[in-house]
Amino acid sequence: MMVANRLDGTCWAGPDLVMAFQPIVDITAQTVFGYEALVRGVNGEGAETVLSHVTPANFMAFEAACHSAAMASAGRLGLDRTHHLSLNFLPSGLAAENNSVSPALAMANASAIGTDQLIVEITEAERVTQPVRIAALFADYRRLGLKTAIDDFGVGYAGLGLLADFQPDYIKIAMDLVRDVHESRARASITRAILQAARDLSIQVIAEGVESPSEVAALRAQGVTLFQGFLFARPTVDRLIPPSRICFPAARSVRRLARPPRPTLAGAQPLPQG
Ligand SMILES: [Ca+2]
Repeated sequence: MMVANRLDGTCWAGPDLVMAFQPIVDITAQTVFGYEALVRGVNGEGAETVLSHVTPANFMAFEAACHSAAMASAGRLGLDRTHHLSLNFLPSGLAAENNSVSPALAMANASAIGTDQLIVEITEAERVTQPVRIAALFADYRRLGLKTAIDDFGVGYAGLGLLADFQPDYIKIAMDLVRDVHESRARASITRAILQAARDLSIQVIAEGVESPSEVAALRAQGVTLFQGFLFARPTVDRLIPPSRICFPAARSVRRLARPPRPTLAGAQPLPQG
């Protein structure tokens, strides 16, 4: 499938794409907050295989193909009007000179999905070289009704310093910080600092890559309510897993598991719950 990028006329000529969707859940309401669209190859290729075909010359066409496929699939699958659809963008693509108009917005206008349902995720794993331009684009998106998110937060290039340049609607705490946070004094301290900054700046936090009820409990005790990860649901190709098929840990067991993290150094005192 050749998908033309309307911005510069280049085409995506890599493997045919399909989109998988992974729920982001609201644990307090025990419902789905939204779905992140994740690229896969039509013949079962994983994201890494597909991404290995992306080059500086074709990545804007690739992103356009992904976003187009995600919105078409989510619309066809009947994305609920109350659920969000989260799309991944690379900062270098957003900051490109010829990307002054949101392609996501243009595509949303042509689909059944409302612009207020869309979240623009930019990954912190790629260095943000033009923070002022990204900040201006984020402000434009907000005026147009889209939400914004910084992905992989806490393990990329800029960390909390990035928030000095722009404040998204959401921060997605990286999987590396979430993993075994209940057993790591260092991780718990970092996530607590992120939560504090987010609260001060009115940013909502999503914990991604969650795999155990103990991780949920530790982060729930810090104030996180939005979660994404294998514990709740794996990404599924061409399917939006409904709230009724998601296994939420019982509130009682989350409270029981919310213990102070164990010290990592001999003699260190456990942190109080924040
Ligand atoms: Ca993402």
